[in-house]
Amino acid sequence: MALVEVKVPDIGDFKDVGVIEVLVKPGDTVKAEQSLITVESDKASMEIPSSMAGVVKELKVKVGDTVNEGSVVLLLEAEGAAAAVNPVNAEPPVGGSEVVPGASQAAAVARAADTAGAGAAAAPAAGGAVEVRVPDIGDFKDVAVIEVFVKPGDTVKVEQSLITVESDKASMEIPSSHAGVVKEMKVKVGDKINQGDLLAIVEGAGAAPAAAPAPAAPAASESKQAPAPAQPAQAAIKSEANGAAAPAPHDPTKPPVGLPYASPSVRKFARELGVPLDEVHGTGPKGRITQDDIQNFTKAVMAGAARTKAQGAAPAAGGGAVTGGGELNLIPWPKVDFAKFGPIERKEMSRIKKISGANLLRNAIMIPAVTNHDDADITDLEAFRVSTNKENEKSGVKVTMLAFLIKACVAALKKFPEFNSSLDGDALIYKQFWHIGFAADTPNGLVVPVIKDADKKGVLQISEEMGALAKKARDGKLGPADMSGATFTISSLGGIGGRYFTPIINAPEVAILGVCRSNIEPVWDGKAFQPRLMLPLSLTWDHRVIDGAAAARFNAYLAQILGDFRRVLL
Ligand code: CAO
Repeated sequence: MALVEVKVPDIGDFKDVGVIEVLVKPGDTVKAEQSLITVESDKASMEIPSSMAGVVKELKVKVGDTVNEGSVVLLLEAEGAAAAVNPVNAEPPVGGSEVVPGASQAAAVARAADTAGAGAAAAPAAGGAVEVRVPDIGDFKDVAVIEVFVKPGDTVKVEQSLITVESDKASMEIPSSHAGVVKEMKVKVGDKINQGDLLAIVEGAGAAPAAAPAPAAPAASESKQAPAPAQPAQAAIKSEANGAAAPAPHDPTKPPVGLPYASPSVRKFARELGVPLDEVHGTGPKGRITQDDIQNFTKAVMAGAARTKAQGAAPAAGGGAVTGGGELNLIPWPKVDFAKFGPIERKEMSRIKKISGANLLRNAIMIPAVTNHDDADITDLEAFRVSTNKENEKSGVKVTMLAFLIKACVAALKKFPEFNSSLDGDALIYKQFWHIGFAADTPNGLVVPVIKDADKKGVLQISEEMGALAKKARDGKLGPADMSGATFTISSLGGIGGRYFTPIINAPEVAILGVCRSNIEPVWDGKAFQPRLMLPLSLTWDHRVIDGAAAARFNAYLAQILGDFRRVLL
């Protein structure tokens, strides 16, 4: 057994590319052509394969390193290799990828240039339409179509990507050789295609410009399977979904909409396990899905802690898995090319929005929630609040209606303890503490700070704490401890307006109170209509834990307390 250095091969114009994944570790046995690392530039990523089989002795790169052609990736105890240390002159394995730097890459490009145009040529079709065919895609044979970007009626430009195909090592987008209107698509997701196959009929077409000089392109793992593109009409080789070669209709630095951001080998791995990639949360750089993410997803599904969309989204409340039934069978999310209708701007959502969005979606789907609306007469309470604030003007602490609501809710939660509970499988956990969360609107999105032990605090102390927590929230300084442990949540839009709304329960809580702006309304006192200040209440509750009658009683009791706050003392 000889120790050899496996180096980064000729990777074209790629310079100082970052290592974003290391796919092997010392002790691993690798085959020739097995991917060792994934590197990524700002435009494309590619896997660097091993030039020979053997056992990994030592890794010479780690995630975050930058590499160039010739950089040593690892030391390999090669099977049957003659060379002592440096494999640069070693023969590539028979039929293996051309991973050794030098002439092989140039040869690959030259071959592409020789054959360019042959497969890409668009034959005239009836009525001024042309047939757009699969260009020379090198050794790619029977590659699967994994995405179709356009549909009949779409206007396409020359070089605009029409479809993405994928082999086990690379994926590439196939661009249109002609501009015009797509009359007919001849392929669909799942079809297998080869050079020369008919992709689409395009009408009113302008042809691609004449052959341009071959751009230097990534070889690496693709060098064997797919020579680099030699002219615009030829396949835009992308070592990954977000590859570089040809202008695409979408931002090439981002994974195409609907195509998860993962390397071909990770996608293959996911396919083998039947893991739906678009449901996997990527933890790699820029949200890339790694092999570990696939494994963790699989483990979670096997343990019953997660379910795929196809299985139905609804584990039982306390985390117990639902067996059978309940599949959502949703149709796919609509994909609209908004740019077709007017100018657009794409902006990444804030971190808070992404996290809260995922939580809200789960809670909205998994909880059989019902909302009861009611009104509380807060005429006297508001008068008391205003006078309290006048008396306390100098203290700097302003009492808002929300502080009274927190206190009133604690009293109602004590009277109706199931509203302060959580589901645990088939049991209910009744909490003997009353920590009240309140939704706070911040420039970055919604957060829910928590007033701990609200039962032990007075309205003034709650107001003071709420002010401090709301400021912390707006400054983006809330820590996890500030936002955890709530047993019930209040979402108040009273300072903004509105009448009623249906708040989403903050799981694992089982109820949430929504409050809107109070209004003076005519209320019948048995003899005449009186102008009273009425506060709209919206209580959303989990029907697995609470029933409608209890919810109506909770609201009525809450309204009673708010109508006469002395009841809090009872
Ligand atoms: N009816 C009438 N007026 C009300 C009221 C109500 N129910 N609630 C508050 N107000 C008044 C206050 O008295 C105050 O008036 P003044 O300035 O004249 O004194 C004004 O509205 C502003 O109050 P506030 O909103 O600053 O204070 P708050 O204690 O009511 O709320 C906080 C604090 C942090 C909860 C709030 O600022 C906030 O972020 N609310 C939004 C919550 C939210 O987004 N919920 C939706 C979640 S679902 O997406």
